[in-house]
Amino acid sequence: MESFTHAYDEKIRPLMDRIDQARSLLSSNNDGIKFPTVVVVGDQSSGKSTLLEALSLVELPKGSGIVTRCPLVLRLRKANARKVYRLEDNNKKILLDETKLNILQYIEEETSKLAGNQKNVVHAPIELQVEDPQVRDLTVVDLPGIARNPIADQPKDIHEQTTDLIRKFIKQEGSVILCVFPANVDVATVESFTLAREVDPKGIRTIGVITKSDLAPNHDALAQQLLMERPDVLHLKLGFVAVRNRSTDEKLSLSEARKREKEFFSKHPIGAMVGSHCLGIDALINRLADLYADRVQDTFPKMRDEVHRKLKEVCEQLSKLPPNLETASARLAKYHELADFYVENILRVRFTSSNDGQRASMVNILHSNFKKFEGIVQHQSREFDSTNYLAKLQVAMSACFGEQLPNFLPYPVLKGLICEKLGQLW
Ligand SMILES: Nc1nc2c(ncn2[C@@H]2O[C@H](COP(=O)(O)OP(=O)(O)O)[C@@H](O)[C@H]2O)c(=O)[nH]1
Ligand SMILES: [Mg+2]
Repeated sequence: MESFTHAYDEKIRPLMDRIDQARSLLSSNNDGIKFPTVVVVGDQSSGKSTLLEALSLVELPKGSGIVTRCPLVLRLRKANARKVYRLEDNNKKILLDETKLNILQYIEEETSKLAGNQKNVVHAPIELQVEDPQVRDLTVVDLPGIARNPIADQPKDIHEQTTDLIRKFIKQEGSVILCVFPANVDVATVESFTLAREVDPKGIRTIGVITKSDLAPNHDALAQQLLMERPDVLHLKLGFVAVRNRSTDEKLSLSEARKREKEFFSKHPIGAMVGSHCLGIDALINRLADLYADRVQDTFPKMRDEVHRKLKEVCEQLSKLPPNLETASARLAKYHELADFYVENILRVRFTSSNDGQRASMVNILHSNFKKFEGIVQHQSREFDSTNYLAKLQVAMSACFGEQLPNFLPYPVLKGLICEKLGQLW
């Protein structure tokens, strides 16, 4: 075990650090680069959040009904001292002081901020980094459970909403899928396996996790499931692990719950039937850490190529942009240059006509328009003297008699007639 940890620190740790660096630089913009994660999927109340708190040593909201309503990303990092950070979209890392802040309540409040107070789900995640001497380096995602039937104020398409969100996370090639189901449920009815098979048909990145082992109806059925012996049992290359966590009505700390689980399996008859590698949260953590390290090693070259490709694209875009103007004098010089360009290339072109006679200058166009207007104005003087026009004027004025001063041309008439003539000019 020690040698494994050493080898892990030597080989995987530097890759994880690089991935973290890349993630903090890239994840805020939707650039399509995917990072390896462990994604927890299962029905509502199957024990996903309880399992994750056992993995992360962070108290999480749990209970009956739809409690988890947005993805909760937990970046677990082994460190000398315990620290919990909130990671925000803009790459900000905020230290959460656990002596003053109840993380469980904090997650509940943040969930309400993101998803509102109804029973719907949203895709926007809450991201925390947990540094602790007891955790292994993993990034785990808690997701809302699969909701089959909408209750009370839930949207009618809650089943699609939850399965779409799950698909979005599990389809990422670098993710390890944990299909969680309780020991007192028939595996044949577990929908998360159907979803996992859609994206991982060969079962190379799916692990079955049987929760609530204390509620298993009988040992033999649990053992057969873990050993994948029954003919009707689903076969997974990575197999199954059984765990026993605390229930919400038990007042146990997370470390007490881990100790209790060890005792539970050491006394359990199943221990002799399946071996310790299938039992308990430690067995799961070790299996996950191995697998996760493989995924990191596998996906790292792809990620690096992807980052290089993006970098090349951005550099090309950058080279097309004008140089940065850093000082006031550089900006002023640029301003004059642009003003000269405008005068030379835009104004001058408009003021002079082309040599081939194809394009008239602005002055030329104005001149011919003035000529046209002159003709119209001269024509008007003849029209003003005509009896028709005088009769029209009289009708228009009589419409204002009594309202306007005598012997003055009423303003509405003047305006109406002038507008009519201007209309002819244009
Ligand atoms: N008896 C028992 N109850 C558990 C176990 N794990 C979880 N629970 C309870 O099952 C309920 C649902 O758990 P939760 O983690 O919220 O499920 P989720 O909806 O899948 O996230 C909670 O009341 C838990 O306390 C277990 O191993 N044994
Ligand atoms: Mg949950």
